Amino acid sequence: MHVEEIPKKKVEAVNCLHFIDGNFVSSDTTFNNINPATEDVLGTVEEGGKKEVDLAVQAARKALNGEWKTITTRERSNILRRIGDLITERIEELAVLESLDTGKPYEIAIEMDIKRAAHNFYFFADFLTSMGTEAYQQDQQALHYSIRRPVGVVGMINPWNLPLLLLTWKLAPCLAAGNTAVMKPAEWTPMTATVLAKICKEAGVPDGVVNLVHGFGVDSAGAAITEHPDVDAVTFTGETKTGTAIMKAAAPTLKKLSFELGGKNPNIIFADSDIDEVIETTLKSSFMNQGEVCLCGSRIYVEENLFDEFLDKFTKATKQLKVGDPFESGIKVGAVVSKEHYEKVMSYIEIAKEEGGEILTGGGRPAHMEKGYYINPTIITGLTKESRCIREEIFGPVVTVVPFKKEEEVIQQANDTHYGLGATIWTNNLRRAHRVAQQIEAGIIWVNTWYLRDLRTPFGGMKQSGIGREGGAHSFEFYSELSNVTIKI
Ligand code: NAD
Ligand code: 6OD
Repeated sequence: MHVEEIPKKKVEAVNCLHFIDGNFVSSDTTFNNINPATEDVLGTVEEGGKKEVDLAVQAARKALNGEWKTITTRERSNILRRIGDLITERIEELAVLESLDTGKPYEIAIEMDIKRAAHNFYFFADFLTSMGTEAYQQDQQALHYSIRRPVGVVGMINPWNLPLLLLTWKLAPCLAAGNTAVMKPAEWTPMTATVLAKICKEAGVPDGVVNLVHGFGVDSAGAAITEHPDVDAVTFTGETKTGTAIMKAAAPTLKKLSFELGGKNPNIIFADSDIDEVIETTLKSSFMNQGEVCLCGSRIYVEENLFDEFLDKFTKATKQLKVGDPFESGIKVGAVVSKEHYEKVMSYIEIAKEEGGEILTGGGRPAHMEKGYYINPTIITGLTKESRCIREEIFGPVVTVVPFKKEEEVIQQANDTHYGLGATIWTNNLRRAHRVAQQIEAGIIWVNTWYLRDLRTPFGGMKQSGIGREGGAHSFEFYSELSNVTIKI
């Protein structure tokens, strides 16, 4: 199966314009959008900066006090639901665009990205109608209650790995809470955000409520959003070091910040676990989306007496994964997002070799792909805990596997990182599952599964993996301000 063979999937790449105050507009300069799977130019992207961000913020500020402020909760919920419906109607088109931009398999784009993007809107459309606040009676003296209102103009700075999923994970609660938005997609993946802007207009979002500015981060559109004095809050998903820069830039105007940052997540496998289930899920937690998921379990720790069997089965299963053209059926690993990222991931494989690591499979390009940024799924053993490949986020299809003897030892190793995003624990021992989960320093901990999501749960990282939580009421806490009213009786 190739994309051209499926009539519904005959989709043209889009040239990406900004969307400001309800209109698509251009800039003085553009940059090329490259397809990482073919290295071809997909189209152009307008390069926004201070000027475009300023116009977008002005539009968002004006819209905050317009029609958007007076519509009822029910109407707002209906608009969110319509956005979800329109995403669902265009699921194949959006999945093609996401796949062209990122290099990920089309089938993953449908299942992982676009279905979830629609669900983000359905979820917050429902959630919104059940949000309440607090009230307290203080003896016969006073009654206290709180009012929830929007934070204001929210800047959204996004990464490239799950472009529409993560953008809508921010936009849906932002709109649900009555805010207005200035979105900036990652420069490498601008297409689905552009279609989303169109969809918002079609769904009845008033002009100026949702704005989109394309561009780069440093000294560009991203920095302009974080520095803008009239942006009230910034929600950022991306690298930890970018989070540091954003925090500094946002300090002079004391913006409310939400950070979802990098991870180097442990996948801890005890010998009493079900090995077939472990292999099936570990293949996904290692290589799904080319390993470009912040929650991927890139540090695998296996109890000593299961180590050889695990390595043997895991290596065999990894070699079976189909790597190649994202639009071919059954492809599990596509291209990584860009040349720059390809070189970064490859450089870590070289570092692993220099550090004495043994490459059990992968370690280079698939021979059958002449062009495109493809990397075979790679398993490395024999590294020490000081290795850069064990300590630093690679964010590609590369995992390390290390044996352990004791529970205390693996907990210590799992926590020996400045990251604290996710972790997976494999065991059939109930007490151990709870005991280990309580000691792992991570915001999201799975036992005998991976990436099973319920959007009501708190999602976010500890340590340098983030600040704040997203999901259900947690998202509302970020996207709204509470004012307390005290009435003396
Ligand atoms: P990145 O930090 O390089 O870029 C993210 C966004 O920030 C882009 O839109 C970029 O243009 C912008 N940006 C860069 N520098 C900026 C600056 N100085 N000021 C303002 N904006 C700036 O991250 P990336 O490479 O796009 O994404 C990969 C990273 O994201 C990985 O570290 C991954 O773990 C992390 N991530 C985390 C989560 C999570 O939920 N915790 C989810 C997805 C990705
Ligand atoms: O599933 C989610 O809600 C979420 N925020 C996933 C993030 C994945 C990181 O790459």
